[in-house]
Amino acid sequence: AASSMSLLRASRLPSHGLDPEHPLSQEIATVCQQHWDSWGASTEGMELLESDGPLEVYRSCLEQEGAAVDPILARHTVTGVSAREVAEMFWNLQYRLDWERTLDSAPIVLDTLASDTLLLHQIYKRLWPTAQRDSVFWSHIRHAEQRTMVVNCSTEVGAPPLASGRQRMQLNVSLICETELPEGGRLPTERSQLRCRMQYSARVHPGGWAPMAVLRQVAKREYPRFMRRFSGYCVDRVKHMPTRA
Ligand code: 16C
Repeated sequence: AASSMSLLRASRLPSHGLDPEHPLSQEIATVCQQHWDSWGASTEGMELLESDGPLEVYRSCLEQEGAAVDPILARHTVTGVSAREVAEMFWNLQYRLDWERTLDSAPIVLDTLASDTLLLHQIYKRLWPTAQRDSVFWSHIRHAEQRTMVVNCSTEVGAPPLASGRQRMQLNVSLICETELPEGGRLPTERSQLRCRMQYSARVHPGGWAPMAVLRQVAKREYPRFMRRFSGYCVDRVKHMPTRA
């Protein structure tokens, strides 16, 4: 398993479906490669926010111009789903409101850049006592061998103006999933034999004033909650369906 892991780590991502002339093409390729290479990243020196069986959520405290942007790294392993299924439920908007609790309204698709890449506008619940936030980001899904990744990353390309009273968060998030294959390397037909390893990473800049202590408290509560809720949702959603790679 270790050798196949290093092989995958060394491999270049297959090229994506976006027109190479598109203004976001290079950025998407670069950011995605960075996330792809972060699989198995060390959590040394990070603060363990939560540890519950296979679930681990880490944070490092980082301030930029007085704002907390604390990088988060979480790992989890769940039984009953494949990497592809989990990533699909994270990327495909059809499922979003079923598991995402931070949104004030349904995400808006500003543009479909390719069959695997959307440009999205999301408006979040207001976190008292701060201004309401929104974010504009491209969202890309990529599959190679037993690993599937989704990257959500803020951009200014194609972004609508900021509504008054709102502030724009900057986010750089990825979810990388890997199907754990049993001996022989074939996808099991029994869901009880199917396991998916997840690595979630998030860097969110609040984009305007927000009390650091409040952000840190909310983050500490909400990231573990998200990991549990989202992975539980995935397992539940597919439990009566046949397995697929
Ligand atoms: O990655 C996740 N979701 C994706 C699809 O929506 C996408 C979105 C990432 C945005 C994450 C930050 C959301 C902050 C919302 C503002 C406060 C709402 C609080 C509502 C509490 C019920 O990639 C899963 C995201 C899991 C998010 C956990 C919440 C972390 C809060 C950290 C504070 C950030 C700064 C907020 C500035 C006021």
